[in-house]
Amino acid sequence: MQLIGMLDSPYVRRVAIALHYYNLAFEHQSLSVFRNVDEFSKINPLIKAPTLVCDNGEVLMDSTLILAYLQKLVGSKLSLMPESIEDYQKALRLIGLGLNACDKSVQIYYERDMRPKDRQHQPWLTRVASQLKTAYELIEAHVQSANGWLIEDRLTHADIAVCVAWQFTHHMIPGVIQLNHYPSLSQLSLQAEAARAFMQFPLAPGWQAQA
Ligand SMILES: N[C@@H](CCC(=O)N[C@@H](CS)C(=O)NCC(=O)O)C(=O)O
Repeated sequence: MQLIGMLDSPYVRRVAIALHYYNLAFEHQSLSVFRNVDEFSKINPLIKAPTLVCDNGEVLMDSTLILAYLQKLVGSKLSLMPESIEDYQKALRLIGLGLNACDKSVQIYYERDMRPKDRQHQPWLTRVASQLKTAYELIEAHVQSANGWLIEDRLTHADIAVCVAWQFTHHMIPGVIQLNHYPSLSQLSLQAEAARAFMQFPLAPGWQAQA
């Protein structure tokens, strides 16, 4: 299997971390969707990260769909989702919040860094920043009532989604979200970043998690 895309994408990072937990061998090709367009488009003409090239050559995209495939591949013994339907539902809710925080951070980054300054639309930026803040407030409330990890006493896809989102936001759009307003989430993030799978796939070479 080959995972295509850079680890500064939270979507790529969550797949790499899950691959590690699932003990699946894979080759990581750290191609940029902007700087390696030709090479990337030969693998996936949609130039979308993450892209997974499966062992039979099939090309998958979208982190959630890739993770669904990987879960099917490894079976339920190695599940990163909770067993009970109540906790499973809770995990989906938290993953949704984490992925929305990723999407909103990406939108702010693209608006600020890809668009000429005189074409940037402040009302849009304000709206997206407010949605981002709301996502983290809702996550913080969950973390405050959690014990160890977000659900049960073990790491699940909910922790991965939320924690990759948190560091991505601070790395890509520093200053938009105040770290010290979310103390429980900051703590959870540090705990996750100390885990072997997270350390194996840092957001960028030499990068340090923020707390
Ligand atoms: N919903 C997708 C989002 C993936 C995504 O937006 N990736 C960005 C990189 S962080 C990308 O491919 N951007 C290039 C583009 O959309 O053209 C997922 O979960 O994989």
